Amino acid sequence: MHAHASLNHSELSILPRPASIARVEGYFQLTRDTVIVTDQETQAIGTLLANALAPALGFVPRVLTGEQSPLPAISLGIDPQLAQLGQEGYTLTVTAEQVTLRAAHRAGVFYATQTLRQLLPVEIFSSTPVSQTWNIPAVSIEDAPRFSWRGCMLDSARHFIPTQEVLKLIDVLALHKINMLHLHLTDDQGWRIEIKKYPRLTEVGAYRKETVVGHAHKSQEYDGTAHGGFYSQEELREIVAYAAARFITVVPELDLPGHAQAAIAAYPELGVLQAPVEVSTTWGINPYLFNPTEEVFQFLRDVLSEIMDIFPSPFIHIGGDEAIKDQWQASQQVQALIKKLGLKDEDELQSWFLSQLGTFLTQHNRRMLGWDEILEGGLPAGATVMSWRGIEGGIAAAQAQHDVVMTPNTFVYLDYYQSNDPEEPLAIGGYLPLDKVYSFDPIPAELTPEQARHILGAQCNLWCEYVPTTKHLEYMLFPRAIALSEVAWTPKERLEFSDFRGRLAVHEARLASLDVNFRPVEKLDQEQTFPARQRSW
Ligand code: TNX
Repeated sequence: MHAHASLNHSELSILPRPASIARVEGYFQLTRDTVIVTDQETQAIGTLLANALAPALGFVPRVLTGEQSPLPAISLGIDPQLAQLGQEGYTLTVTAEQVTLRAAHRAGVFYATQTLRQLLPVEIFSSTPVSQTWNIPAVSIEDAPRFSWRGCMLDSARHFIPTQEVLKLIDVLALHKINMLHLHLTDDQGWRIEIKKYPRLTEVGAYRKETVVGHAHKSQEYDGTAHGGFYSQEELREIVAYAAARFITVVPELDLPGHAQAAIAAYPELGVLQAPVEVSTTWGINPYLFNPTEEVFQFLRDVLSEIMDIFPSPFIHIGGDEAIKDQWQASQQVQALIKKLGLKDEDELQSWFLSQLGTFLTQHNRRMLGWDEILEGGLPAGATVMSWRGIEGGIAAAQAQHDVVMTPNTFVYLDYYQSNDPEEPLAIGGYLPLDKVYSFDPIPAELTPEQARHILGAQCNLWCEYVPTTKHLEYMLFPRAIALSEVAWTPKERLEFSDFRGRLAVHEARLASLDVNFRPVEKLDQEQTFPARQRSW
């Protein structure tokens, strides 16, 4: 086999970039005669592949399970010999005679199919028939991810994201080997998850009467239009199953003890003030906190029970962010509790509050995950930290031997502006161009190799205060979420922005065929012509 000296972008534009790939001479020709052969374990993956290829082929390739095929085949199967490639690694070998996808585990075989789709000409993503004969370049690929957590957070709380759009995005994320979908389901502006025991959470909490127009930092104007929506438990089960079939774990977030205004609007007795309040109509940090009482803990345990019933995720996110403590400070009853527990202050009370729920989650074999504020007042035992205010929280947590997911606003907050173009749609602020996302290294230099093992991976977060439509959502996600996927998957020494950019330019045809709204990579060339943004809104 002769490896080509230089790789042709239009032929080999795989995102995220595989750990190793060698082009050899020749092609496998995919025709009407080609069958997909699988073993029992990979049958469902073979069917997904057949269905993904079908629209552009104009026919659905046959899937044969547990049989030798006399015909040219795309062969999927488990090979325990490949255990050294981990839970998600795979090999993909294309020769003129056969296409062979192998991994020690099903996830790896799935990722091999996502790579295979990107080895085919980009037109294979077409939703209408293009040709019945396709060339797949002969290659030898061995690939495995750098990190086990490759995440994306969507904020359904600020603007509701309909189920169909979530399903669409799951397909697009899986194409890029993202394996964690974090859903931010509760906040001041909306409660989006049906809880059978507490129906008012969605009857009342899922709707706000109107929404601030423009940037909340300077606007006093409201749109006078109700906004809302929520996921029924049935819809969430559909999302979870759809994601699981594509090897994505859906991590639910219930934000505590702050960001609680919608819940308190539904049940004022949950709040410190015990007084009515409306679902928030503007953005920012609101003061409404859950009251630290046994009744409220019972409520939260009930809610978490229903959440655990829907989401098999080993991680349950309990928020912990931006809980300004004014209401706890002003409450005699809360102050008496701090005294009684022998705690120093409200930060320690928050740590105690979250620990109660951490214990409950542990009893149910789940792991508590929280934003880096959970470090304040003492990190609850066993908690995993999402570092969002830069990487400092992640460093401190890893040094304390806690697991960490890196999601620093400085590198992966996709609600920030992606260029200085004055025509960019209104965003929360900040400046996060594509190359900045791409330059992120989830392992801080400060950590020893031992501590670095606590960095599970990286995740991009898309907060949706200023993202009212699904088209806009996709525009903010793509291509920056793809840069994140490469940062989290590809070995560090294989990360090169110029190479990424070249592959992305080819990849855009695939995104367009999938009807994904993205910011074109060629626009990067205009960036020097724009003045730097003077203010963030
Ligand atoms: C901070 S990041 C928040 C969110 C906002 C976001 C906007 C985090 C844990 N909390 O509530 O939407 O900033 O960038």
